[in-house]
Amino acid sequence: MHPIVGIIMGSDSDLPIMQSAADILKEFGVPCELTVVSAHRTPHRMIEYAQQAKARGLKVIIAGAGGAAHLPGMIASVTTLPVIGVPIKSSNSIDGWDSVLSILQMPNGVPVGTVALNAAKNAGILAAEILGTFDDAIAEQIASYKTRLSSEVIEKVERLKKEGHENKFD
Ligand code: RP5
Repeated sequence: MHPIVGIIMGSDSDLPIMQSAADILKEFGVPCELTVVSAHRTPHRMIEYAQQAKARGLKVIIAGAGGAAHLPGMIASVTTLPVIGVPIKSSNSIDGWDSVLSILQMPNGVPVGTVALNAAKNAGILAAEILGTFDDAIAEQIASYKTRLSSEVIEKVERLKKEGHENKFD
């Protein structure tokens, strides 16, 4: 199936984090592509990727980078597609804050929807939620995912009760 979400990252060293975005999208049945696009090392490739993304059929772009993380913002500056940024605590990062702030603090007019540090899974879920606004099959996948999340919590509540922890709420 033709990819409708583009997952890009500044380096292959980001892959252990960014893989979670691809995994959750696969679970939801959302076709995606994944590659390395570096803002600083391959600036022309970055511009080309952003320029071609919409015409290639992508609907949402997830971009992850660490350190001086310019990739998500620069992609957003070129494309009209929604861009979700994933700050990554990389080897060149100062506690991840550099990446968080680089991706989060975009100037007015050029938004990047930024998820938490290393939260590529949430980026995948958010991308699916955007697609779910016009694709009922994807929306149903997300609904059942959220039902599963809720059941897991209720199971934990029951376990704590069984273990004798007092709870006057239920
Ligand atoms: C960033 O620099 C990349 O997104 C990565 O998080 C970080 C380190 O890259 P490598 O030196 O491991 O290639 O641009």
